[in-house]
Formats: sequence, structure tokens, C-alpha cells
Amino acid sequence: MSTATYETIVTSVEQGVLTITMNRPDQLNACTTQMLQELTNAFRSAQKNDEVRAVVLTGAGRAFSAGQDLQDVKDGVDYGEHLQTTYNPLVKAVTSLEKPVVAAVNGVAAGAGASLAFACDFRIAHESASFLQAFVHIGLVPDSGATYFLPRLVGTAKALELAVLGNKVKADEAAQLGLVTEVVSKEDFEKRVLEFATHLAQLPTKAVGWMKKAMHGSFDRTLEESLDQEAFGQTIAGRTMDHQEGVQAFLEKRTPNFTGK
Ligand code: T3D
Repeated sequence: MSTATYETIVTSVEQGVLTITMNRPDQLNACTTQMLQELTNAFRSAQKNDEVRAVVLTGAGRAFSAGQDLQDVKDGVDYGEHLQTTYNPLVKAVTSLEKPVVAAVNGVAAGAGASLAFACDFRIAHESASFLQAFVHIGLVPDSGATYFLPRLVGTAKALELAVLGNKVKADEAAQLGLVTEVVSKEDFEKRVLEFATHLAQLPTKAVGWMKKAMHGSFDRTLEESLDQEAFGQTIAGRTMDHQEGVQAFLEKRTPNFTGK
């Protein structure tokens, strides 16, 4: 793991799970340039660290993230350039990480904060969580992957409705829409997130990493290309120790002990 010291995020590793906490609670974890760089570094370090087999992204305090810190926007900045150097590398670091990523959505996720949650592989929502495509309220367009992830999660019509109307989607509605994996009560939230992520960290990590890559690219491929991709993936997975362990455990009628190798 990188020994980098972070100022705007907190990281910890427990049972193979790296938890990254956005830590600007007084600003609802709104993203400054520094925080975006630190988040990107943390996700890139997770790729290199064999100890890490799953990642949780969450926020300190009552919010997941309110998106771009509107106080941290410099006069005359080109937003497109800013996105290309901050949010876009972060979104790519999350999606290209060959390990599962859970957004533990502990409260409101607005603007690019919602996009970040959508870029994760799973979303566990606290009962007070909500999602807000806030961009329209300040005359901007969805960014940080929202136009990619949202239609894939809820369909084009609903994605457009959420973007144009900018209404807040509460946790239960988010679950009905398929935006979140599950909604958890405040009493059980932390325990459930760790339980869910620990389960992910005990899976055959290389196979899971490959599944993530294949599913993300799926809509861009023909059936023929998908079949080729699957055959290639199965060659790789078939050579892992985790595959051997999975078969051995099945034959011995026991639970497999996957190591991520
Ligand atoms: O830069 C680029 O490249 C462009 C990229 C843009 C990406 C984007 O994310 S654009 C969208 C930016 N985000 C927003 O527009 C959301 C703004 N915030 C809100 O709409 C609301 O705060 C929330 C719905 C998220 C929460 O509402 P509520 O009522 O629970 O809390 P609040 O009272 O509005 O906020 C609490 C504090 O957080 C408050 O500070 P104060 O008054 O206590 O000192 C508020 O100003 C601060 N805060 C909330 N959001 C942001 C923020 N400070 C800076 N930036 C924020 N985005």
C-alpha cells in the first residue's frame, strides 16, 4: 500500500477491505481538487496492493458527497479541462480497478458525488441516503460518468428525467429503480457494509475483476465479440489457483478458501 498521507480522505484496511472515507463532513464531503487527487491515488494504490481485495467508498458525517465543492472553483477555469484532470481519472481509476468497489452511500450523493457512487460496482444505501442530479440546478450538465452509468442502471428515459428535473431520489425509490443493491437501517448500516465487502474480499478476486471489466464493456460489443472476450477471460480464470481451489473444494464438499491468486 502507498504510504501517502492524505488530508481530505481517511483510509484503512481490514480483512482485505480497503475503506476510503471522504472526510470533509462540514462541506458534505464536497470534492476539492486535492480530494479528487487523493481519491485517485488511493484507488490506484489499491490496484497494486495484494492485501486489498475489495474497496468501500463512503463519506464522513451525514453526506456521501455533495459533488464539486462550489467554493473551490477558480475564476475562469475551463470545467472540461478540470474534469479531464480530476474527475475523469478518478472515475477511470474506480472502474478499471480489478477488484470490486462498494459505495456505502451514508447520506446525500449530489452532482458528481452521485456520479461517483454510480461508478462503483455496488451501492449499499443508508436509510437516509438520497441521490440528486444537482447539475441542472446550477445550469450544468451531468458529468463524471453520469450519462454513461445512469442510463445503464435505470434506462434512458428515467436517466433523462432524473437529469432534467433534478429531483432528489430517496433510498427506497432508488432501490425500486435498481440504483442501489440494498437499503439498510441506520442501526445496521456499518455492520452490513463491512459484512458485504468482506464477502466480496473472499471471492476469487481475479475472476471478479475480469467480470467487472467484461460487464462494463458489454454494451459496446457484439455477441461474437462477447463470446471471444468470455473465452479469453475463461483461459485466464482457468489458470488461477482460485479456480483449482474452487473445484477441489467442490469435490471435497467444503467451502472454498480463495486467496485472490
Ligand atoms: O468543476 C467542474 O469541473 C465542474 C464539475 C461539476 C461537478 C458537480 O458536481 S456540479 C454539482 C455541484 N453540487 C451541487 O450543486 C450540490 C449543492 N448542494 C446541495 O444542493 C445541497 O447542499 C445538498 C442537497 C447536497 C444537501 O442539502 P442540505 O440542505 O442537506 O445541506 P445544506 O445546508 O445545503 O449544506 C450544508 C453545508 O454544506 C452548507 O454549508 P454551511 O452553510 O453549513 O456553511 C453548504 O454550503 C455546504 N455545501 C453543500 N454542498 C456544497 C457545499 N459547499 C460547497 N460545495 C458544495 N457542492
